[in-house]
Amino acid sequence: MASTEEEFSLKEVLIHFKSCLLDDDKDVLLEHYLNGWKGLVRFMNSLGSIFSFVSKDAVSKIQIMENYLKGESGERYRSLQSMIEYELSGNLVDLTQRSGHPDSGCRTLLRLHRALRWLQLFLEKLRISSEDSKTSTLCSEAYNDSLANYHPWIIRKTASVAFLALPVRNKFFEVMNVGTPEEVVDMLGEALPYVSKVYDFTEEQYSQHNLLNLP
Ligand code: 1PW
Repeated sequence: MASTEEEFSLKEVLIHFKSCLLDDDKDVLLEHYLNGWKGLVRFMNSLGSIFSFVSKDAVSKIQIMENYLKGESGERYRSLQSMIEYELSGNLVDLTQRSGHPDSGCRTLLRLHRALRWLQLFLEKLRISSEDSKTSTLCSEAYNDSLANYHPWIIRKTASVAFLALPVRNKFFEVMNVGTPEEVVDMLGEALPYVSKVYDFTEEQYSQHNLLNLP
């Protein structure tokens, strides 16, 4: 697996989301989920410093999760299901307002999960876009249909300004470092179903445990 800057490719990032699916898609391995996110952060950073406000928050949330994974209860944070079970049974989640456990794994991962929906919608729009489509429009449509619903006005405003700085479609495809535009479209068609599976499974677990609105 490539890890140097030059070899960085969005394909490898998306492959992490494939490898985090466990047991016939019945659980999600958090280590790979976070590796996928680390790749997304590198991708966002390669789009320019204007995206650093976006990636900074993701970085701090990845860090919180990695600390749990490395901590003394690390084994309980191996997968999504084991984390939910561990935190809920130990009363380690603030359910109505942030107080004793302001940075629980469940609420932290929920923020990444919501952001993953944005990414999924955006990349799917790019996949089916025509050559003259505007990436900034695709990105803000995806954002407005997902993450924006959880953000206050000031963040929505900052995000919409940042989107305007996105490179045009072909340049954007180059930054992905996958190959020709046709190869990018093929890669997205192959990889996005895994991102969807991870997203859908996580959504289902959070819904079953009534955790979709954690403060
Ligand atoms: C072009 C590639 C697109 C990838 C998009 C994924 C990154 C999404 C990160 C958005 C962060 C915006 C600024 C931070 C906002 C936080 O307040 C918010 N975090 C998220 C991830 O929505 C909520 O976290 P909080 O304040 O409840 O701890």
